[in-house]
Amino acid sequence: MIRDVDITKLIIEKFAEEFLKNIELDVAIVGAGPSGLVAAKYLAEKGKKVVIFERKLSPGGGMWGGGIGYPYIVVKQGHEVLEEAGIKCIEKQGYWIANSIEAVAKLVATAIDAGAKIFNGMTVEDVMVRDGRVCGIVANWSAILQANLHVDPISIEASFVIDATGHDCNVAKIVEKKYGLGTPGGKIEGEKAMWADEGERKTVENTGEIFPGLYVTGMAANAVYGSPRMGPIFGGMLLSGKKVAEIILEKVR
Ligand code: 48H
Repeated sequence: MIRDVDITKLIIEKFAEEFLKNIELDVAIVGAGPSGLVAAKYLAEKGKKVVIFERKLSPGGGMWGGGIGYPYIVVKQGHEVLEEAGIKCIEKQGYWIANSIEAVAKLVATAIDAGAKIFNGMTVEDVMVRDGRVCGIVANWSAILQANLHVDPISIEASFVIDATGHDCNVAKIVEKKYGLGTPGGKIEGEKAMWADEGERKTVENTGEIFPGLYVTGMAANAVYGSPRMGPIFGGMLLSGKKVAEIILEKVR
């Protein structure tokens, strides 16, 4: 016989067990778009304790819809990251094309299989700062924030925090407002107009630490440094996610 309360108990117990195992992290990644998922995979593969906090229910960020809702993405650089995740790529005229739904599904699967956790439906609304260094994130249920309820959030410690929140660079914005950034201008420059070639190159170049303990990857990196957007070409996102993982791994070796 199925008892309704058994189901309740199993879900609550399992979530509490998993969550409590993950309140002291090596790396907290904010945002489960392509750059956050790739970073999570490479960090978890090396044994780091990594959690992605994603405000929506579904991970994948802006990758699901490909270009104008046609479910295909193009990459010029970084197709090997897709292939390593088992994503089929077709080469054409010096570009690689992949199905965006397959790409998201397999990036999520490989990050999880590598040992990363994804806590979905959670919005990061603040950071923890001690001695001038970001040392954790502060999160709340997205549903609570959407309902505009006055409910206080909870804190999770992390040795490194990655802002992978895409165009909005939400974590960088919080730190900029409260402390200023550690970038040359000390502030968010804002994303510039579409230019695929420059945008792709800059995404990787801009990836790195923007305040002690806080790293930026993906579209957020271009928003912080005032570099162009690039439309539905995703190689920069993949290589940026890989680069931020490598930078952090180098620091904790
Ligand atoms: C928890 C949050 C919060 C928060 C946001 O937008 P994304 O896909 O980000 P990237 O940088 O990995 O990829 C960018 C790419 O998808 C894209 O938009 C491109 C290439 N655009 C080019 C162009 O010209 O337009 O994912 C970011 C994720 C999303 O899932 C958000 O829901 C999530 O971050 N997020 N999660 N707490 N405060 N803010």
